[in-house]
Amino acid sequence: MRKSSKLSENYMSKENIIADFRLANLSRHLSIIGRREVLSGKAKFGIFGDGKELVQIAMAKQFREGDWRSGYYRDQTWMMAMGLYNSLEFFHQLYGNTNREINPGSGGRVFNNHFSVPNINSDGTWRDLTKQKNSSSDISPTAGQMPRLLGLAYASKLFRQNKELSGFTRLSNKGNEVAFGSIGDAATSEGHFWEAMNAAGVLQVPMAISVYDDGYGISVPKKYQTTKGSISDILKGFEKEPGRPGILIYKGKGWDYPGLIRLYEEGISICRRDHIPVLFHIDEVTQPLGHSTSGSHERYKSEERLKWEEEFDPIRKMREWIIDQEIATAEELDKVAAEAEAEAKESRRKGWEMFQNPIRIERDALVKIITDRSCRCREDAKEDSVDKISEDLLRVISPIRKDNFMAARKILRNVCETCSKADNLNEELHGWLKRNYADASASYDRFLYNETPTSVLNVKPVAPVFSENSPEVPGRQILRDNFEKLFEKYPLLVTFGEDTGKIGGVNQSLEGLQKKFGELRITDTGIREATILGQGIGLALRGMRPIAEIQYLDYLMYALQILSDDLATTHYRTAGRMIAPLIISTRGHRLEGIWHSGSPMSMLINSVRGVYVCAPRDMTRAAGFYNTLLEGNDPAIVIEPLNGYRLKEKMPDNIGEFRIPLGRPEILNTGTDLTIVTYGSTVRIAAEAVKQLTLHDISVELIDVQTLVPFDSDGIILDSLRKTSRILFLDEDVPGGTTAFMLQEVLEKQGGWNYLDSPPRTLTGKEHRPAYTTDGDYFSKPSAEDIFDAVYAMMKESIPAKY
Ligand SMILES: Cc1ncc(C[n+]2csc(CCOP(=O)(O)OP(=O)(O)O)c2C)c(N)n1
Ligand SMILES: [Mg+2]
Repeated sequence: MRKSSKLSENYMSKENIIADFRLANLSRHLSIIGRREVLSGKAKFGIFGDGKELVQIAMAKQFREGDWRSGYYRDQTWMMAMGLYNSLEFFHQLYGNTNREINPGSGGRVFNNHFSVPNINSDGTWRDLTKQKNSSSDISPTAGQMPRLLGLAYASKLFRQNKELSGFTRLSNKGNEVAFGSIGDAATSEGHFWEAMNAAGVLQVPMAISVYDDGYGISVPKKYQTTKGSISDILKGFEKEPGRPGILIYKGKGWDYPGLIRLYEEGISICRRDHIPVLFHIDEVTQPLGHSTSGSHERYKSEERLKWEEEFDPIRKMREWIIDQEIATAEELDKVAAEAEAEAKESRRKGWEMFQNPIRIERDALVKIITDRSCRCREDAKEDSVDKISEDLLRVISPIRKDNFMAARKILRNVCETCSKADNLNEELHGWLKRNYADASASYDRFLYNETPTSVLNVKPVAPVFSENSPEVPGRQILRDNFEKLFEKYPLLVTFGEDTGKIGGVNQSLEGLQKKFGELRITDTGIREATILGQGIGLALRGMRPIAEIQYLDYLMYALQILSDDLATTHYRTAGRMIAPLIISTRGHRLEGIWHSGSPMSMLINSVRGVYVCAPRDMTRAAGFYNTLLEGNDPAIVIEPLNGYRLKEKMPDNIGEFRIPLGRPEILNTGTDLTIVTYGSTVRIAAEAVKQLTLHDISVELIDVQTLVPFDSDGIILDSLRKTSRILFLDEDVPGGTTAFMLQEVLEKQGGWNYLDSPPRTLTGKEHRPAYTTDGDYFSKPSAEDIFDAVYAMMKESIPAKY
C-alpha cells in the first residue's frame, strides 16, 4: 500500500483553497436543494455527490486536457471542478430539460448526474480530443463504467507505442492521457470490476480508478460486499512489485483535503508517465443525504454511524483544517459558504424557469386557440367539454408537455372534422399538434443512429468484381486477404480478442497478419468478453477504429450487458453528441450443441437497437460489410457464418475495396409462386430447397436480407411479395424470434399484408437449443426438407388442384 509523503506546494495558495472550499459548498448545496426539489415533486428522481466532494476536487487537479473520465453518478463536484458542469446545468439535468443546447450531457435522456462531453461535432467530424477534457457518457448499471474505462486507457498505450499513429495529433498527445474512473465501494462486487482490474494489470495501461468507499451500496453494508471489508486489502495480490507488472494501490481518506491532493498528484503522475494502472481506495467517505431520493439512510445506518458521518463530513473537516492552518477565519469561510448557497438557489430558480417556460408557452398557445375560437363546438361531448379540458390544463401547477398533448388530443375528439369558420379550430389544433409533437418526439426519438454525413448508410456501395480468372478459395482466405488490405489502408484499425493474435483467429481469418502488422494492431486478449467489448468502446470513443473479436456468437452473452447498456445507447443517450463506431466481429449459426448453436439472433437484435446487425451469408458479404463499416462511423456487429470458412467462394478482384450496403436485401433466385426471406447460414439451405422445389414446379423467390438492422430500407421484399403473394420467413432462431421480427417488418411496416393470398408462415429452430449429437442439428433446425415441405404445404393449401 502506498502512502504519499511528498508535500505538494502547487495547490496550497489561499486563493485555490478558498475556491475549492467554495466549490465543495456549492456542490453540497446543490445536492441538498436537488433532494428537496424531488421530494416536493418538481423533479422525478435525484442522486447526488454529497460526501464525495473533496476527493473529486483533488482528482480534478490532475485531470488534463486530452484525459478521459469514465465515472458514475456521484461525480458532480469533479465535473464542476474541471469546468465541464455548472450549477445551472445541474438543475437542467434534475428537471430533465430536453433542450440539448442547454442540457448538453444528455438532453434529458438519462438520470441526473450522468455526464458526457461530445467527441464529435454536429456534422459528425471528430473534435480535437486533445484540446478538451473528455468524459465518456455515464450509465446507471453499477460497474458498467469499468469495461469502457479499460478501453479509454488502452488507447493511450496504442497511441504511445505505435509510432505510426504519431500523426493523429487531434486524437492523442503521444498517448500521455490518463483514463480516470470512479466507482462506489459496493459496485466493486461486480464481475466487471474484477475483469477490468485484471485486464488493466495485464495490459499495463494508464487507468486510474478511484473507489469512493462510503461503506454502503444503498442499504447493504460492506460486510456483505467485500471480503475483509476492504477493497485495497483484497487487491494486494494485484499490487505492483519491482520488475513485475501490476497495479499501484493508494489509500486515502475522503475528508483529508491536503492528503488527497498529495495522493492524486503522486499517483497520477506515475500513471501518466509509466502507464501503470492505479487504484485509489478512498475510505472514510460519507453520504450525508443517503443514497438517493428514493429513501432515507436513517432506515439502515446506526446512530453511531450517522454521528460519525456528521463528524467526518468532508466539508466540515476542510473548514476545521483551514481554520487550524490559519488560512482563513471562520467568518471568511461562512461568507464563502453563504455565497455558494445563494448561487445554488439562484440556479434552481433559473433552471426551473428555463424548464417551465417553453412548456407554458406551448400550453398558452393551445389555450389561446381554444379561447379565441368563434364556435362553441360539439355540445354532445362524450367526455369533458372543450372548455373544461382547457380550463383544467390551465390549473396544472407545474405542467409537463404530456399535459398539453393529452388536452389537445382530447379536445380534438370534440371538434368537428370539417368547419367553415375562418378560425377553423380543427385545422388550428392539427397545426399546433403537428408542430409541437414533431418537436417533442425529436427530443426523445432522434439519434438512435448516426444522422450526420458520416453515417454508414451514406457510404457508396461498390460491387465485388469477378473475372474469368478469379480463383475459388476457402471463405477464410477472402476475409484474410480483405483484412490485410484494410490494415494497410486504415492506420487506426486494430483488432483484438481470444486467439485473434498469434494464430489469427480460431478460423484463421487473420492468419499471418499479426506478423505483418505487429502485436499492437492484432492481438490476443484474455477470456473476458465484457471487457473486450469495453476495450472496443473506449478505443472507438477516442477515434480509433477497433474491431472487437468475440470468438462465437454464443459468448457474446457475456458482453451483452455492456453491448446493450453502453454501446447501443452511446449516441442516443448523449443526444447525438458522442459516437463509438466499434465493429464487433463474431461468428455464428449452424454449429452443433447447446452453447455452440450460434443462433440467438432475436436476443441480439432486440437488445442492441442503436447498433447495426449484419448477418452475411458468406465471407465475401462479410468482407464487404467490414469495408463499408470502416468508411462510416457507426457501431455494428458482423456475424460471420461459421460454416463458411472452408467453403469455397470466388475471390473478388477488388478485394478490400468492394462495399456491401446495409439495409439492402439481395434476391438470389427470382420466382413467382412464393417468397422465402432469410439470412446468414440458412440461405444456403434455402437455396438447396429452392432447387428441389423447382423440380416440383414451384417457383421460389429467395431473398437474403443481409442486414437485420437496418432491415430492407427500400422495400425490396414488399416488391417480391406483390409478385408472389405468398411468403415464408426462415431462420434457425427460436419460434417468435427473428422470423417474427421480419414478419412484422414486412407485413405490418411495409404493408405486405395487402398482397397476401395465403397465410404468412415462419419456419424456425425449435424452442430448445440444439443437441450436440450430429443429428441434433437436423432435428433442431430447419433442413432443406423442412423448407420443401413447408413451401409445398403452402402451395397445396392455396392451389389444391395443382399440388
Ligand atoms: C447492475 C445494477 N444493479 C443494481 C443497481 C441498483 N443500484 C444503484 S446504486 C446501487 C448501490 C451502489 O453502491 P456503491 O457502488 O457503493 O455506490 P454509492 O452509491 O454508495 O456511491 C445499486 C445497488 C444498479 N444500478 N445496477
Ligand atoms: Mg457505497
